[in-house]
Amino acid sequence: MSGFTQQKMIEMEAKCIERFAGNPIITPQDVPFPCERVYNPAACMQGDDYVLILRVDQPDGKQCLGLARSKDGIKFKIDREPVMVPAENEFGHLNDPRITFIDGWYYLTYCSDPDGERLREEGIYLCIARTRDFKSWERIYRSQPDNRNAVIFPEKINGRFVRLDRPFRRGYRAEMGYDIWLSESPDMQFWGKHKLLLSHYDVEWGSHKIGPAAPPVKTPAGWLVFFHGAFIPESENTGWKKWCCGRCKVYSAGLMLLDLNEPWKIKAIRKNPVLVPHTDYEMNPVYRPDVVFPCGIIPEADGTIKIYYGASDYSIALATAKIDDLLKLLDE
Ligand code: BMA
Repeated sequence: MSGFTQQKMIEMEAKCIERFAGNPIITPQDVPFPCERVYNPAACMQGDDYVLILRVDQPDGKQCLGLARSKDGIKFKIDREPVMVPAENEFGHLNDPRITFIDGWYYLTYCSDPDGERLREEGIYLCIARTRDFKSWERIYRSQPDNRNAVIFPEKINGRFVRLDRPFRRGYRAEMGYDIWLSESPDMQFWGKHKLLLSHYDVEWGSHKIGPAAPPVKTPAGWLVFFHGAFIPESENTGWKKWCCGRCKVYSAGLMLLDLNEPWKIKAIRKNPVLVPHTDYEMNPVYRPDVVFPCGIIPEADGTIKIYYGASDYSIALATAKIDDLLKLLDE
């Protein structure tokens, strides 16, 4: 990918997406239980409350999920205890949650994976749990490895639940090449009719891998879908670095529009990324610079959306945009 640089990507960003001036809105210091990093949050409404489900990486290397509530979507108060801890078969890891409310249930997708050598042997699992009240959870689905990054559409389409996900089609340590797929389910447990939706070959700035970001947002024009893409800058794209899963990748976000009734059809896609890391909290070198990773979107009554994203795998940031402006981007 010659000539394509992070600087050029930053210039391509969508000007209609505005970062909140008080970012980051949640940092590890705000979490009232052991927390080294807090990022990549799921987002939904429960009555009048904005709810974020937080990915919390703990100092002992384990992960759990925290729950944060807010009345304005900006100032959050975090529960004193984690809202979910790993089950016995989840290797001490729960991460990258997304949440969708349908028919009285909040469905949470997340993934779990073991550390080190066991990762190679066992792989990464995609899981779905559901709750009505954020107190008790029912685990209802666990994929075969490797899969992660699932988002569930906020309503059934043609009578079925629909999800986007990102299986690892060529083995976890493969050089590159993970894509976004769509599948359907009658009950959230049996998933089938898998279809390739978007290939990484078609996303220049996500040429290493792509994945769905937050659950789709319904608009009259179609389903608005944010997705993430990882790109290895040319300077890093040689020798062993090409294989590394470490700090050289740049994670940005892109946008596409899917057909309302046949969501496996892409109606429009923005060629350039819409959100590219460049602020200090997105370039934070403490853990992982060059990362924006949206996992939750709240559509508001006034036609705007709030986008919650992990910044540098360390803190949580907020951006806003008007849906109409985003749809216009797709027309350009
Ligand atoms: C992805 C996931 C995310 C993480 C991102 C950037 O592969 O592991 O949880 O935010 O990398 O490190």
